[in-house]
Amino acid sequence: MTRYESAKEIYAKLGVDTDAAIEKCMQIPVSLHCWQGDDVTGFDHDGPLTGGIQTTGNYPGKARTPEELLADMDKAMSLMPGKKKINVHACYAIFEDGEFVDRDKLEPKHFQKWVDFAKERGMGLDFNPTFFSHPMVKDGLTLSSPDEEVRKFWIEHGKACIRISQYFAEQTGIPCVMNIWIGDGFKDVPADRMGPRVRYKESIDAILAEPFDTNLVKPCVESKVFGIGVEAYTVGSAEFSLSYAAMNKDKCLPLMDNGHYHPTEVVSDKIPALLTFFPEIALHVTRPIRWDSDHVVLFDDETKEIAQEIVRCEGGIERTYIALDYFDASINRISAWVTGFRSFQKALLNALCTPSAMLKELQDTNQMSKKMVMMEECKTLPIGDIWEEYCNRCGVAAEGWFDDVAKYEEEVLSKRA
Ligand code: RNT
Ligand code: ZN
Repeated sequence: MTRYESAKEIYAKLGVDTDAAIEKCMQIPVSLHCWQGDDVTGFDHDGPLTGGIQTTGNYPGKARTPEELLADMDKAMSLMPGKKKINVHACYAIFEDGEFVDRDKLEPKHFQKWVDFAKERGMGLDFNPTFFSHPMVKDGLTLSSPDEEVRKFWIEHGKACIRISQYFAEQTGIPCVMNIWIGDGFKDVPADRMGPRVRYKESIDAILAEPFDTNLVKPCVESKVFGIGVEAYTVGSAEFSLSYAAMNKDKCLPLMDNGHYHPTEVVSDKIPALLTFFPEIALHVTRPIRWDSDHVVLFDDETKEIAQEIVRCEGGIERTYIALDYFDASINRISAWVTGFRSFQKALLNALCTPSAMLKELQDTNQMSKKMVMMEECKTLPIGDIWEEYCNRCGVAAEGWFDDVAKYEEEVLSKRA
């Protein structure tokens, strides 16, 4: 009997069909962020990363050009089981020789290489306007700035991104999630908290007034509790972003990043709350350590719990757009990419192999002692054996893949001066 056959029997006794779980897991798209490959730098500017986010570390070999980034992404994806989408930020526009256009003038053609890359691999594309790392961020503000010129520039950027998202969806035949996140905020206690929020609201209204097909483009607003340098106040707070999405449900989704809440709050608990009201929601899966540190996603408790909620909520799999969002510059970036993606795949597979119907029944019939016992038992089920089979069926290595990364580092990354 193989490891898989034996594990399959153990799960079957609990009413779990592991073959069905494996099949299902292969169908759930997870969006892979391009920005892990080069520390959120992009190709359209030389300046520093701003907006209250920061990468730390100086591990050698980061991608410096579109060619290098795409090659690294390909290498990383070859080691990840499961269905992928590719998440592109606007600052990753790829210009032809000598050409440059500013963010307010971006066109679909500036992302043609991304479209070709995704299409050749049968993948969908997601998109993000880049409201940071740019000279038009004035006094730390973009869409909420009191300066009309500044707001106008960024509104034009947002509209351009809607058009690009529509193009992505048309080209790939897969809906494009377009996430709006701004780092706007203040380091210290503001004298006016509402003004910036009213301006931000009006700016998003103006962006979403750009025509688009709501079946193809899924605009989101991502909330945040604080950023580096904007510790006292962020314009796009949780209440602001959730309210915006709720009031504009016909064309906007809420996006929760699990690094963007107070440390004892958990996004896993917020998923069912939002799915009670919103037809669709979006997630950034990350790993905060003490703050929004964007560490590589691991197969840890909250990651597992997020996957559990996606899987056990009514229609949760179809109604939740999952994306990853982390950036670690202190370790091999491809290894970081792969570890995070595989961790979330593991969490999804683990959730799909949980006897949720049985556990729910125990809860609904108030058999809480047995529910606790069974939930604890589930923690030591042989998920590793199912994972190995899942990787095999996906055609990627279940173990030993780091050797591949090490070889790539030696042959490719280490040659980048
Ligand atoms: C920042 C947000 C945002 C970014 C990306 C690069 O705190 O999480 O999603 O990480 O847009
Ligand atoms: Zn995020």
